[in-house]
Amino acid sequence: MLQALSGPLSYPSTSQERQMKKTILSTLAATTLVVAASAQAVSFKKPEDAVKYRQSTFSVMATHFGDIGAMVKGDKPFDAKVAAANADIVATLSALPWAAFGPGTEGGKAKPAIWKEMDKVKAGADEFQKAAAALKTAAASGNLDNIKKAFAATQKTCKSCHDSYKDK
Ligand code: ASC
Repeated sequence: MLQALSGPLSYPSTSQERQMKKTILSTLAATTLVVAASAQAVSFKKPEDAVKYRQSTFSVMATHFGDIGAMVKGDKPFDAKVAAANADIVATLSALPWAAFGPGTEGGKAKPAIWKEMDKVKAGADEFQKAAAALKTAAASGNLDNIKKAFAATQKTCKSCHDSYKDK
């Protein structure tokens, strides 16, 4: 079998081997497509759809993040279950908006610098996702002090990107 795969300079000697090589190569190609598709879980018909999508996901995150914020600040009573449910949603949604900043989707309050500094944006998005995952862990523990720290750390990652890349 390895012989059948050993590259363009090998000549499969039987039709059975040629068939095997074809099968293996087409399986590899299919695997590559699935991996590519899972890295880009969403696609858009129009740039405006991408803008709407990212704004919507940020908006839902802000609502649930803000609810934790209200508890952290003492504006509403702390309810560990509600905080955990909110943090769970924030952590899940934290993965979503980034695929909607594809080439040619400038718009909304996003500064054009985003498309010139995509590596930095992606790094910031990773920091945010890590912080959101840590907030989820803290909220699951039900310890308000831990939640306060993790909330502040997460908020810092929001702010750092907004300061650089979001119009007021
Ligand atoms: C929030 C929220 C944001 C960030 C940002 C941090 O609670 O909705 O977008 O914190 O204001 O500066």
